[in-house]
Amino acid sequence: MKKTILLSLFFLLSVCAQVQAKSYYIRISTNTSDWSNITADNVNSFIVDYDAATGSLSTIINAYLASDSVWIAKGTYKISGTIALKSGMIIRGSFAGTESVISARLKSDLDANGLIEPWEFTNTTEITSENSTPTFGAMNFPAAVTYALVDGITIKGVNITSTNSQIVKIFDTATGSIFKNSVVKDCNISGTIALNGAVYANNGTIQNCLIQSNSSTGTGTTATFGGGINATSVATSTAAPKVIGCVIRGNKTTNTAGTTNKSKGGGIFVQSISAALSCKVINCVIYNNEAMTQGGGLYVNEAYGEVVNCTVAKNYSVSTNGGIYLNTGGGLLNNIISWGNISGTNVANDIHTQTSNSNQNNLAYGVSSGTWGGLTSTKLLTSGATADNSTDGTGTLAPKFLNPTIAAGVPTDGTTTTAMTTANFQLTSSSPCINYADNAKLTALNITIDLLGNPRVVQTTADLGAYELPESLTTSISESMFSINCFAKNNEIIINGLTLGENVMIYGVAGNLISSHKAASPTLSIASTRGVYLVRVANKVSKVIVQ
Ligand SMILES: [Ca+2]
Ligand SMILES: [Ca+2]
Repeated sequence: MKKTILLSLFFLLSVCAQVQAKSYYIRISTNTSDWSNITADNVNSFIVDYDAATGSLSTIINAYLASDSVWIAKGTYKISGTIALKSGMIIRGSFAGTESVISARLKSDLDANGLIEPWEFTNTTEITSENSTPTFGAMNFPAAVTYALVDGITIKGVNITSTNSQIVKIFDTATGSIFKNSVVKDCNISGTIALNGAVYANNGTIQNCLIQSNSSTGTGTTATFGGGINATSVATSTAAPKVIGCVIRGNKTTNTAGTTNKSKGGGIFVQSISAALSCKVINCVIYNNEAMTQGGGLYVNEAYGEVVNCTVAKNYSVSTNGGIYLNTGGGLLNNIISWGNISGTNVANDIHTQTSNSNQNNLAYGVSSGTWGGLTSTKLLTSGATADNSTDGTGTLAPKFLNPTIAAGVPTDGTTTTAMTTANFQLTSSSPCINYADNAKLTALNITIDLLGNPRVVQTTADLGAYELPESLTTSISESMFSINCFAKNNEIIINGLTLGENVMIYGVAGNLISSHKAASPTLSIASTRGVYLVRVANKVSKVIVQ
C-alpha cells in the first residue's frame, strides 16, 4: 500500500513537472545588459539571444511549448515564417529588459497626439520580415488553440504576395485568444484571391491596438474585404470576434482588376453569420481609411454585427458611401459619431443604410447624401443637409473634436501623414455629442471604460464616440489647488508621484481639456507649448506655466 502511494506521488510530481510552464526572456544578442535582472535556471527560465544573422524570431518561438511565456526585450526582430501561437502561450513585448512585472513597461506619446495610448510602449519590440516579399503572415492563432495571448508587439512592414491573405489571423476555433496593446502598421497584402485585411479574426478579441497604414490590394476578380481589419464569424467559430478600443487609421483596400464593386471596408469589414455569433466593434476610432467601393471606414455585411460607441471620421470611398455602409441585413449602430466622410468628388457621405435595415436604433451623428432608411432612432442628432459639414468640424452642428484631420482618405504626403498621426478625436466641452449616448447599449455589453481606460460614463450619461470627456474643471468636485508635484521644464510639464494607472488631465486656463493621460510610471512628461496650464490628478489641480 505504502509503495503504491509513493508511486502515485511520484507520478503526480512527474505530471506537475511536465506541465510546468517555462519562461523565455529574449533579447537582441548585442544588448547583453537586457534581462540581467533575471536569474535563469535553464530549467524553467531561460535567457535567449536573438541574432538576426543566424536566427529568426519565428524559429525561436515556434520551438516553445503550449503555456510557455515569452518576454521579448526592445529591438527589431525578423521572422522567417509565421509565429504560431499554442494554447495558453503568452507572448509579450516592448520591455526595456529591466522589468520584473509587465506593468513596469514604460509608455509615452510616440505619435505626439497628446494621448498616451495603450499600445505606445517606449521600448518597442518590433517584428518584421526577413524577406521583402514573404509568402507568410506574421502571426497566427491556429485552429484549436485556446487562450493564447499577444501583448505589446509591433508588426511593421510585412508584405505578402501569396495565398496567405493576412498579417495576423485568429482562426475560428481559437477560443479566448487575445491580441492586445499591439500595433500592425505599414503592412501590405496583395493577390488574386479574396483578401481579408491585415488582421483577420474569426474569433477572439483584438483589444487596444493601433492598426495603421496597411493596404489590401486585390489583383484578380475576387473581392477584397477590409484594409485594416476583417472581423468575420463563420459557422465553425466557437465565439464571434470582438474589436475593442482600437484606433484604425490610414488603411486602404483596393482592387486593380478594374471592377469597382470589389473593394469594401477600408478601415474594417464586419460580417456575422448568426445572432449567436454577432461580431462587436466597440470604442474604436476609425479615420482616414479608404475603399474603392463602399464603406471607406466601415462596412457591415449581413445582419447581427453590432457597432457601439465608435468614431468614424474623414474616411473616403472612390465610388460611394465613404463612412459607414450597412449592407442588406444591416447590423446595429449605437452611440456612433460618423462625420466628415466623403465619397467620389467630395460628396458628404457618412452613413448608408438600406431601407430593409429595420433595427438600427439609438443614434448616429453625421451628414449623409446617402440613404437613411431604417435609422429609426429618436435621438438622431443630425442627418441630411441640415448637419454641419465644415472641414474643420467647428460649425454649430459639428461634433467639435479636439484636433481632427482636415483631409479625408489615406494620407498622400508628409503633411497629411503627420496630420493623421497627431490627430485627436476626443470631444471638446462644447460638443453636442456629450451626454448623448444610450447607456443601456454599453451596459448590455458590460462596457465600463472608454478607449483610454477612463470611466465610460461621466455625468450620468455616456458620450457618443470612442472617448468619454472627463469631468470638467467647472463642474467637478472641489479641487484643492497647488497640491500636485508638478513643474515645467524645457517645454514639458513634469508630474511626479503618480500612482500607476492614474488619470492625468491637462486643461487650458479656460477649463478646456487639452489632453488626457494614464500614468504608466510615477513620473509623466508631457510636451507642451508656451502657456498656462491646469494639471488635474483625481480631485487635485495645480497650475503650471511653460515659458
Ligand atoms: Ca499618442
Ligand atoms: Ca458623459
